[in-house]
Amino acid sequence: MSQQHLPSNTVEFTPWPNDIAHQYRDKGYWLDLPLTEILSEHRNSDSIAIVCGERTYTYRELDSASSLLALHFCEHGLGPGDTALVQLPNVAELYITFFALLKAGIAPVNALFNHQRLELTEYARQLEPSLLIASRDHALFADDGYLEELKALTNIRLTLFHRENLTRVFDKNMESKTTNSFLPTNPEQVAFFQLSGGSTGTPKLIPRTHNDYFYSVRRSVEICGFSPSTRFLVALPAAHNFPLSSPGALGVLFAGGTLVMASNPEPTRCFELIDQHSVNTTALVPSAVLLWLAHAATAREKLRTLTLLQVGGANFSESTARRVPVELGCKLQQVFGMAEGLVNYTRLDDSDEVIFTSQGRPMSPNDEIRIINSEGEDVAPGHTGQLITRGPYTIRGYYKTPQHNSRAFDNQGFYYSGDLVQQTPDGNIRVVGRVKDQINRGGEKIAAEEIENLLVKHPQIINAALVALPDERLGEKSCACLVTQDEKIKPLVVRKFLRAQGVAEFKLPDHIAVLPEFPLTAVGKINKKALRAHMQNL
Ligand code: OOB
Repeated sequence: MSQQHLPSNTVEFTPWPNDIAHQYRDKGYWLDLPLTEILSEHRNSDSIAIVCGERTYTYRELDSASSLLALHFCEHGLGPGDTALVQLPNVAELYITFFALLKAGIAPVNALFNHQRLELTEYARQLEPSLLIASRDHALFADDGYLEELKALTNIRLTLFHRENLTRVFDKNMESKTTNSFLPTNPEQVAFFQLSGGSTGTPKLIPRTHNDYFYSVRRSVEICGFSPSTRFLVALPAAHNFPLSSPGALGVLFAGGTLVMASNPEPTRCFELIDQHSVNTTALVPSAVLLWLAHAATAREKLRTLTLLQVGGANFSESTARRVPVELGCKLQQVFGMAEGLVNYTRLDDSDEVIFTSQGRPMSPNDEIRIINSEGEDVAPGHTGQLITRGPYTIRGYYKTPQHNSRAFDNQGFYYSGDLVQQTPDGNIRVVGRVKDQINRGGEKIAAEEIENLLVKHPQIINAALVALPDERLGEKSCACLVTQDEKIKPLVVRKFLRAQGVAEFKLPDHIAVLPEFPLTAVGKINKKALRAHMQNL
């Protein structure tokens, strides 16, 4: 399916075929409502929507702050067809900004706060944003050097900084001149962009439409039982698909609950926040669960109110899963999702066996999944194969990358997840490995090719291969295997070289090994499987 070419005030994406879109509407999945409707039911409520440090925002305040900001965008001539590059830490302003952009019909990409020059420049290059919203607390924006670079590359017409002009727009007179007569984009069009974990040289942007994303949020809320009494700790990077929409912050706001912001999953501070604000639900990656388990040994009483812990983003061992209810005193829910769409949940009333040993099953009755072998045939029940999927909230194409799309999607519209899974007789999925060339470092995804391309730019490096090595805490760590001109190239030099190219810190190799040569496959490609085995046995 080719990308849709639309009038200039819309953003390009690959649409679902018409007959399938009709089905999704008929079944009530797609409501043809903009994502801003997440706020509609509680818009006038004075209950607390967000707790952020010493500040709180009621639903009414969240709505009017985002309207004031949206108005500001409109006054600057920004609207449908425009895109925004946003990079904010875990603060209330991230949601205020998100809803403001949606109200004004501007499609943002929310970069993660640990992204650096390389990632932001790539997003800007692809999106050509007219608006930048960032934070002076990020090293890149401490002065205006990088900002000028970005402006030279794009048509950024308006720049707002958190705790500077951004906050002033809606802090001055919150209640006055608010209006809700905005024109968000058409609900079948792109609302915003998610980020792909990626497995290729350049990061891919994921266009998510109002219709598909709103459905995934509503259905997640239903499955996870979020309600006005949900008090959810946002501890993972807030822009990530898991804490944003599975059911995440958007699910909490749709249900009328309360968000409590933590800057990261570090347990001492998170436990205090749970205690202080009676948090009952949160979402973590497995590496953070290990830190929480260690901390709970001495501070368990602080978790009294916690009733549900969702865990996803990376492989979660059964033995650690079993420790959750015993040592943290709450229910476990496993979540296996992807920013491209499909999210699987264990259900709250599943048996212990299912909850501890599987990553759940698709949330929508219309999620189609197939598990295939390398020939593209369905594997026998219970056998291992690659998960491919399509459905009412799984994209049909990445943004403006026709060549990559022809590999990542088949002509039936199935998305190739790159995950190796097995399906149990009761329909639950176990993630057992992957075929994509990606390292999952504690839930943070590293596309091997991206780092390899940067490494071989070094004059001393002839060839580079990034592989995963097992790690007790993070699940996986990265190891850069190098063939070099000078055998004694120092790890420090390699890291410094990568850092100078502006790559995010979590993508820097944890280990660096110099080898005389790489094992090759029959067709002469680097044999990563053999290389990984070799490195593990050293
Ligand atoms: C989530 O989204 P992404 O886009 O950062 O990463 C997706 C990939 C999956 O394809 C899989 O390789 C891995 O992350 N993954 C898991 C997993 N959940 C995700 N691998 C093993 N076990 C799991 N439970 O990571 C994401 C998006 C929405 C909800 C939850 C996670």
